[in-house]
Amino acid sequence: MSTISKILIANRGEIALRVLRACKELGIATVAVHSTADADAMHVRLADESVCIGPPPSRDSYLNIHQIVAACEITGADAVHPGYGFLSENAKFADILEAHGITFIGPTAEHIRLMGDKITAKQTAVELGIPVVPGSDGEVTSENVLETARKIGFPVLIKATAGGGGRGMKVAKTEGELEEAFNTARTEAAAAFGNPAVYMEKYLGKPRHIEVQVVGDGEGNAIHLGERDCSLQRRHQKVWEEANSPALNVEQRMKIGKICADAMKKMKYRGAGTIEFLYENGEFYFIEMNTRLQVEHPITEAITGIDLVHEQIRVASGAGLSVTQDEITFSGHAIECRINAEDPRTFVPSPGTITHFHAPGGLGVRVDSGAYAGYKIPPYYDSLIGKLIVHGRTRVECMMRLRRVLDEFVVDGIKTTLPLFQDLVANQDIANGDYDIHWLEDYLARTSA
Ligand code: MV4
Repeated sequence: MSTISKILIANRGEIALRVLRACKELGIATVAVHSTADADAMHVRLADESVCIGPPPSRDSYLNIHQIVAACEITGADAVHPGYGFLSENAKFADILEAHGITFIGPTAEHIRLMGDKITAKQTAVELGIPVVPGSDGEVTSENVLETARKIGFPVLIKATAGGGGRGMKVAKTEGELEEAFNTARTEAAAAFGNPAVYMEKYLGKPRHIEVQVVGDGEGNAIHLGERDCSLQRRHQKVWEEANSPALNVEQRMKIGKICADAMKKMKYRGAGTIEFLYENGEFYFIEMNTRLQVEHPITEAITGIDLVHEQIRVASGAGLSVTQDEITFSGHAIECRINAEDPRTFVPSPGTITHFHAPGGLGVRVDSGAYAGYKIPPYYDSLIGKLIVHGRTRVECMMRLRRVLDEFVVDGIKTTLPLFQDLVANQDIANGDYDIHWLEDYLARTSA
């Protein structure tokens, strides 16, 4: 047990605020860090203390490990919560904090590294009994690429070992397309990640993206909190997420959940994590594991009533999980809409000053946002300005509520993705839960003027 009495939040925006709220509820003091562009941000105002860590570019501020460690030393913070993005999956950061006697609120550096390499992640999944996409046994080289593809069967997908988020990914539908796909994937992987290594999988044509939330205590206890369906995305940016997945029944949920929780017990995983699957024709195929809290975690919180940041802080301090698997129940349905400062059709960023801001309220409504009237969105960071999370007893009730809530939400002065959600909530495929990972891009192409 290492008591945590002051947490430095190494992030910005809505997630910094989200973590801060959990700290306050647990009676833990908070330190905000910020770039010069974020001096007026809500997370800075609401924290007990704040430290300016550098100029606007992320690499000079939110990604600057030495500045963040210095901010811990100055303020006496005994732990760091990294949020998502930035340093949240940086093993070196976790190592450096440990060397300074500061608790990293997350998994061990070893587990971050293991899952950061997509080949070792997949091999680990196999060893832990998690079903994976059929594919190459490790790295694919120019020597074995053809033989491997023939064995797997076309179409195949070539992926970067150091990848994630879809970069350095190439499909080969036939043998004729293989050489070019292999070479392009390697070139892109080298450019994007500094590592040209690639591996190969059977290409799944119309899957859903379903991910399972897990939390482990690092001592062999772990729980799952069901799944989220994140199929509605554009260019690998999630747009709308729901829990539970409209595609699963209770038996399927508990079966894949147990597989994931058992795997986390075996590896003695510590912290919150997400095990990502593609789901097609009733089968789950592991693709990656994220070793951080995710943007869309609130929909899981809505249907389970469990605060995931509380659990992260508990397990980081050695206090253990607050619940056992048997105590977890899934109640109703939740949908999250990501409110981005972007054009709702082209997704071109729209930074600037918010002139009017009114967040909706009422039963089953949660808004996680640091935005306010007069707030100037800086152009340096991602365009997520808030998340709308709606909960209902059934999916139909949740959708009805979402329709009502979207009508109340006012964000003026900039473009936002709110109008897109007005369209989606009225769409018949969405109402039926009938969509896959390509649906949104197809819809946008189909409905473009
Ligand atoms: C796949 C796939 C089809 N087959 N793997 C994209 C990002 C990375 N996390 C995994 N991705 C995919 N892997 C096989 N074997 C299709 C995708 C994919 C995708 C996955 C999840 C959500 C959105 C996606 C959009 C395009 C492609």
